Amino acid sequence: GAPYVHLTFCSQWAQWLLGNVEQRTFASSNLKFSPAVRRVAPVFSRASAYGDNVAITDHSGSHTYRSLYKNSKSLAGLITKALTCQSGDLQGKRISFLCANDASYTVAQWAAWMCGGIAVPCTKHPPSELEYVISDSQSELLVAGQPFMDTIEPLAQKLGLPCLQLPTTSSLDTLQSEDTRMLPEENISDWAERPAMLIYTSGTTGRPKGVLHTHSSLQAMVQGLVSEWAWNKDDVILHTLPLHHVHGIVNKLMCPLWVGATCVMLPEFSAQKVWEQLISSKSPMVNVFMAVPTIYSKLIEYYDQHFTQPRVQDFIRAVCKERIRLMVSGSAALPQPVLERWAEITGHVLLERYGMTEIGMALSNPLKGPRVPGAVGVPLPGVEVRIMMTNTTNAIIAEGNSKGTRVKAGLEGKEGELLVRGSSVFQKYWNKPQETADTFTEDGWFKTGDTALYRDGVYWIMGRTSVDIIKSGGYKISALDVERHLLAHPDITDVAVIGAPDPTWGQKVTAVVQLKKGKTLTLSQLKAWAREHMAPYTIPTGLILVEDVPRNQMGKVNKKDLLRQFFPTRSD
Ligand code: MCA
Ligand code: AMP
Repeated sequence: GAPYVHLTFCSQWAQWLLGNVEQRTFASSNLKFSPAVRRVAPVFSRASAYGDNVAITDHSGSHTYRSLYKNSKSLAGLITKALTCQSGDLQGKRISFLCANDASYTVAQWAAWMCGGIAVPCTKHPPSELEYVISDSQSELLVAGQPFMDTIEPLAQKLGLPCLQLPTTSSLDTLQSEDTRMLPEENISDWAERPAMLIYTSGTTGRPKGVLHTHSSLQAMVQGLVSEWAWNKDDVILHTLPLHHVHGIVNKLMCPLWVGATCVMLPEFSAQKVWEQLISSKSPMVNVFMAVPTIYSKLIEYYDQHFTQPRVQDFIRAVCKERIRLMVSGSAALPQPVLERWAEITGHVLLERYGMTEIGMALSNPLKGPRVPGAVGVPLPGVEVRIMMTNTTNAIIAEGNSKGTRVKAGLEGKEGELLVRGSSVFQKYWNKPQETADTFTEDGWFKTGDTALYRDGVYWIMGRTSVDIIKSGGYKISALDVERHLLAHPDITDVAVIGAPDPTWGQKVTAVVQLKKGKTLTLSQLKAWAREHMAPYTIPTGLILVEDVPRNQMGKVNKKDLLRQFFPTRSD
């Protein structure tokens, strides 16, 4: 083949070629991985070592590691009893849970794992969407935190499933298991290969898919970030993200709990509350923050409106600079104006990193050392990446890991599809063998569907290969799924959904709609209708009415043309 030019970290190159201890082998015939030998144990197994340290503070107060562990254990007993499991080991059974952003979430998650089950985190979606996740995952039991019993109970009845209600978060200590059988948690020795969590994510086709992570892949994600971002027990992170995606679940909750740190949980995002927490001198004082770019935009907007006095601005900058050790952005591209303004306001150059539900975090700017604006750094430990040409040649443009990257001669800076391999990669899409097989190459690389390039020693994400994936507020949205929903509207005959560029949200879900003859529809009417049926963040925030949705002879809409037509200045 053509010679490779080795661009970075020459001294460590040989080490890389000799192999990476975290690397998995891959058998494409049955999609089974054989992980390298590594002790794997779920995050709760570390709780006893942290005892009376505060694990979580939320609206109800403080929760120690000891109390989280004890309450999870009680709930695990109740789950085991409800499922009348004689062995006490619910290996592989799915447990769907809907909890607020507080300590009850962790109790439900740990309990599902303690009894050997698979945790399926749900969120406040309309009942039809919740039912989809519960049914698709074939969940056998539902757990409802406060105040979600009214949402979950009717679904449990409809689907004939047992349902457990958690007490209020302030009375989690009242959870008592009457089940005296020894739960098997301590006896489980095969955590590594045990399935742990199903996270639903949108794809280009069909309805959301359940991404199955094992305890091994979750632990790889956590350990990679703990080492690279130097998580330690004195850290206090402010948590404001949804808890049904990797960013909120792994990066912001499991990482701190892994090291014995404290997670300050807000019930939902509020720019005012976040600023209050960031500059508050009440203990525990926040020193780590992570968010999606839209949140940073909203925080900047709030700052510009409310903190106009120079004295206040100086105070904010001084406090952020002194107290906060790490501020991270991810889940979508961070616009450079946001990065620059944030640096002016807080003195922090945001650490941008790249990840995905199926692979956890893959690329990251450094904790120490220069962060290149617009780039996503280099592979995290245990992660291998490739950039492949997307034409038929399938040639490798660049290949690398945390030790270095090599680029094919003459191809530096050339775009291709980003492929990822490593111990944090998911096991499979739940009940979707074909989709699973299609998303991996023969030799076990996961095809991300993102376009990337390697230049100046770092990786750059250039966008999605498919126009049918939209990112708004850090959420991934399938244009086709939105179209499927909108076609059920009684007045809509045809629709094409596109992601219009937007400086705050990344992209804006925009519906190009052809109405039935004589009908009218406003955006607010469409939103009101959609709230009953669709996850809130998938609801269109732009509506363009057309005589005809333009389709070619094959009946396909050219969405790139539509974007150019309706948003010419930004998409050209
Ligand atoms: C929503 N609105 C918009 C748009 N989107 N308006 C204009 N353009 C848009 N694109 C409107 C809504 O219709 C609503 O209007 C109003 O703005 C507020 O919307 P809402 O959703 O309630 O906003 P919010 O509560 O302030 O939430 C914003 C948010 C949230 C905090 C940024 O979207 C969020 O938490 N995003 C994070 C998602 C996340 O965690 N992703 C990680 C997955 P009205 O009031 O009229 O209805 S990715 C991942 O996990 C991977 C592994 C990774 O790399 O991290
Ligand atoms: P999700 O599937 O919801 O986990 O979203 C993962 C997707 O978010 C990736 O495939 C990327 O398209 C996008 N993404 C995550 N982080 C970044 C980033 N730093 N820059 C650009 N895109 C990102």
